[in-house]
Amino acid sequence: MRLSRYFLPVLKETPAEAQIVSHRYMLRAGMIKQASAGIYSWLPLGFKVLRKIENIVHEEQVRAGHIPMLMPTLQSADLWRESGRYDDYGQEMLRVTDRHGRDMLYGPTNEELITDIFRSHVSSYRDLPLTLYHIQWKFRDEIRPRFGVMRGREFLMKDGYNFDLTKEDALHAYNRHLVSYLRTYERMGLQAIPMRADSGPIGGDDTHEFLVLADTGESEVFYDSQITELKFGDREIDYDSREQCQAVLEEFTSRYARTDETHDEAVFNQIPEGRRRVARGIEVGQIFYFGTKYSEPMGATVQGPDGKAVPVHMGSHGIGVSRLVGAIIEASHDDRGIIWPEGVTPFHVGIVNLKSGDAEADAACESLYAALEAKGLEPLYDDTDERAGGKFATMDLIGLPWRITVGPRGLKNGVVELTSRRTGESEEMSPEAAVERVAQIYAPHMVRGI
Ligand code: 5CA
Repeated sequence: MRLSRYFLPVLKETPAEAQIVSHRYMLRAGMIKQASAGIYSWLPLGFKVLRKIENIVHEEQVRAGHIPMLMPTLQSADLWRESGRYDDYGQEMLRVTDRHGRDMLYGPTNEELITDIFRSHVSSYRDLPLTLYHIQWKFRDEIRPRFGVMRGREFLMKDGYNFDLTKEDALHAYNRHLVSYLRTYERMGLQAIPMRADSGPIGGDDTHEFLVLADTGESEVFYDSQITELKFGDREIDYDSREQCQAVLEEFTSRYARTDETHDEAVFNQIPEGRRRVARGIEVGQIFYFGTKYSEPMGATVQGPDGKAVPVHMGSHGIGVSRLVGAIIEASHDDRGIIWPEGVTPFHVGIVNLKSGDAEADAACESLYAALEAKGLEPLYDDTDERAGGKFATMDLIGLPWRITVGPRGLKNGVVELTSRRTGESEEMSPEAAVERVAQIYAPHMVRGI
């Protein structure tokens, strides 16, 4: 993309309404614009990051054997009356009436809708196990939407639902989700710690939230510092293997880690004092096992091997896709702007032309641009005639992890400069070497999506 043809409305001033750094930088970098309280338009740069995150989520869900689909945002109230949640959900649910006087709602989550799909099409245990998921906008009329996309009213969520014959099978699905989430967050450059939590209006007893530690997080968390040493890394896992998935769950939940809702001071105090941590965290996902809470009242049964109809065991599993954009910025920034992890960066590399209009510099930038694109990379080329200082400030603000600087002086020696946004370190090399290096850096981060 050439910056002169892009839409990147960066702000020079710090917006007064933004209280936390991710919100400030998202506004300043022209990623979002508030449409009304807790509701945002995603401008091109923000939209690109959102799509990158979605693609990673898709890849990891499909890898775990889960099946993508798409359900609508507007749902019929009748389904929610069947489960009993239409009255229970309260004011967070946005209720609307259509022209025929039918009660509808903008979905805050999809347990009822997916259970209805399941009961309409599945009747035998032979069709299990089954996990369906989608990435779709949700609406919760939060009393206090704040911090930009962190606590929105309209927000993008990946929500997945497993259907199993037995509790044991459903717990395997739960574990599979835990493993796939660990992989997902690490690919985004995040450490998200599974913590025992409360299930709220979704229901059930088994639930873990995934928290990214950050001072600006809304949740208070209590944990044993040893838990932060665990990394999933690039280990291979067979998602069909109960033993392997269970072992990962045990490893990652073997240390004390709880949100304030489930915190137990007495158990916490048994941890050696030097390892006890009280901190804040951003909840970027949650997994639930709730058994037959929806399948029973809604009649989602299958015929078991003995011919008897039994309600299926279910769980649901969510990732806060739009919230993740803010969470990643909270975890990775400095006082000049965002520092995107390679996995989610909107463009792979910025090209800064120090002397736009200079025939040699222009030609070198054009050929770099073409060579990067030929490698399947997405460069953002600042071909405007702004001064060098302004170009650097914009690149730093929008946070591309790598920048190639091209100027007449370097070109005389046949070199350009490759700079890391994270360390600030620069290295001179030929344009060809710079392209090779950038391609190598991104090789493990190329996302296919679905
Ligand atoms: N049905 C279940 C799982 S599919 C569910 O709704 N879970 S949830 O309530 O925990 O939401 C899943 C994730 O969505 C949360 O972990 C959080 O990351 C994100 N989320 C929830 N509310 C908001 C909000 N108001 N703004 C942005 N993200 C949110």
